[in-house]
Amino acid sequence: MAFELPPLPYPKNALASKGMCEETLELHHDKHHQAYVTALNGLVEKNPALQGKSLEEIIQMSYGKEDLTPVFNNAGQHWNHIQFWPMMSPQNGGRIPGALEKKLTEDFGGVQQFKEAFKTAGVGQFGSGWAWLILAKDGKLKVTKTPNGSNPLATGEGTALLGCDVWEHSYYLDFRNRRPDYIQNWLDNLANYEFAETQLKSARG
Ligand code: MN3
Repeated sequence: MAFELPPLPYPKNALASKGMCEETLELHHDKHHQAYVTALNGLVEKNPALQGKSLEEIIQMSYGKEDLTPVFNNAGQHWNHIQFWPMMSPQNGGRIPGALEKKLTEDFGGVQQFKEAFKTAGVGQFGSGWAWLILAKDGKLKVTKTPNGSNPLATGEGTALLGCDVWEHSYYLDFRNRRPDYIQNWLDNLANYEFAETQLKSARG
């Protein structure tokens, strides 16, 4: 079975009033994400060892393997974008529910400290990549960043609760070169903290 582009969980204009315009989502979802899916399917077709494997298995098999770099990049980006769309919310973007707020305060000292750490990670990612809020193996929330198509699943650092795409295609129409403003707005108005809290609860079992 070939991999497929999942539909966006909201209309393409749903985030426009919150700093992510319809054209951004049109290009980002229909063109960029689709391109990763198409490329991945082409690579799997040519490589019997990858056939019948799940996306997660392909990411883990190809991580750090030089001859599988294109497979890793496209599989990683497919996974990252599957995470990314529901990690934003038109209704509840920016609103942090109680259990998550408590955990952020325990592990970062407060919501503002968490946001600063996340912003620093995203701004500090040289070139393309992602900033993440993860539940690390030691049970603590941590902020990390990954280059290009990599992610916390590949690195084994922990469970992704939130991930912000800091590739230029994610923000250039709305924020031009101002990545710090894009990330600040993402944290304040777009991030789906309800989703993050659900991920946290299921990761804790
Ligand atoms: Mn992207």
